[in-house]
Amino acid sequence: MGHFLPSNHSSKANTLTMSAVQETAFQEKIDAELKIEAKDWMPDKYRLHLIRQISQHAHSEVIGMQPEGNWITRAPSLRAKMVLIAKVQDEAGHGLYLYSATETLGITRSELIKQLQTGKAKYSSIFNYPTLTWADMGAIGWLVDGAAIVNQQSLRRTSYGPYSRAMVRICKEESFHQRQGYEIMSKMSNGTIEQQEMAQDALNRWWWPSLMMFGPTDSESAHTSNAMKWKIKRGTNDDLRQLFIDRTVKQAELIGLEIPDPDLKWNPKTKHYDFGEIDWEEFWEVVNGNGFCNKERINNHIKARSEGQWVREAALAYSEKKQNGV
Ligand code: FAQ
Repeated sequence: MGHFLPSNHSSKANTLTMSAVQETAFQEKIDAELKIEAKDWMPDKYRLHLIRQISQHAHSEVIGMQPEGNWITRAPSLRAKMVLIAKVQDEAGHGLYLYSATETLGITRSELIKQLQTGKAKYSSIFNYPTLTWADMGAIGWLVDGAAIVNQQSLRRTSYGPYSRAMVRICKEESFHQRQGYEIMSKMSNGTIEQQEMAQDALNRWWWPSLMMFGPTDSESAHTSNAMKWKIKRGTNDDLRQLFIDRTVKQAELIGLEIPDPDLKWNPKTKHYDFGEIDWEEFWEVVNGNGFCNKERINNHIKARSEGQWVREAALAYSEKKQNGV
């Protein structure tokens, strides 16, 4: 009867055919704009791609609390302090939704944190720049949250269900952040000469790093091709960057600030703004750990996590007690 059992060769072939069938069905589902959910079959490459992108997004939200956290104690009024605290707290919440979405893909939170702290996982380059004046709180809300919204609005339609749903909620909160930043900039640019100069100086320092948030140009972007095929990303780095520029130039004009780019010019043919060359050398230096604040940001994270260890232990002990009915 042994000859009825499949040989090693044909069982390998069967497995290959099976995964090819699954992969075709998976791609058809994506092409039909259906969401992939945590328990659905997915190719390993898709799962790993998502773990990389969503966890880096989560790390960015959490590390992104530091530059603004730096100004909570120095906010110029009680109202400004309350708004800033609420915003920074929102970023922590965004990090939590995104870590939870990543965990649905079969990786633990502690592994993700380890990847961040050992430099294996990246976070957005933008958070490695220092916040020197109160106007930087305006520039971050207006430009950094503004850029994040352009990117995240497109990610609401991402193919992975848990990521897409997190994006819907995050976008609502980010639009409040963008408005609080624009309000600060608008107040300062209508204020004293000194305040106007501070607002312009903040725009000068944050403009180019904000454009870098969208990642390398499409021709240099290693992950865009798979990300677009799997509808993880719904817009390319260059397309989203252009959308952000087109929107923001008009906002700057409205409050009398000047975008620090002599090559910025409306192009009536393309109906977009042409803009100058981004300093890609600076971008890669920052991404690879050599920005102004990279070391400080990670050291702060390591310190805060170690100092908060007792809180996590206490929360776990409390939840175990409750589960045991004590
Ligand atoms: N910084 O092939 P691509 C926020 C890396 S949320 C650092 O183009 P991909 C809210 C990239 O990871 C801001 N690294 O990659 C807030 C890859 O490295 P890897 C975060 C960057 O994934 C506001 C390599 O370069 N938002 O700000 C950057 O297709 C205020 C090759 O690049 C998200 O994460 C960069 N700027 O496209 C919080 C959105 N760009 O992984 C607090 C979701 C690229 O191979 C205060 N993510 N790299 O080692 C995405 O949309 C994409 O991941 C991109 C990059 C567009 C960021």
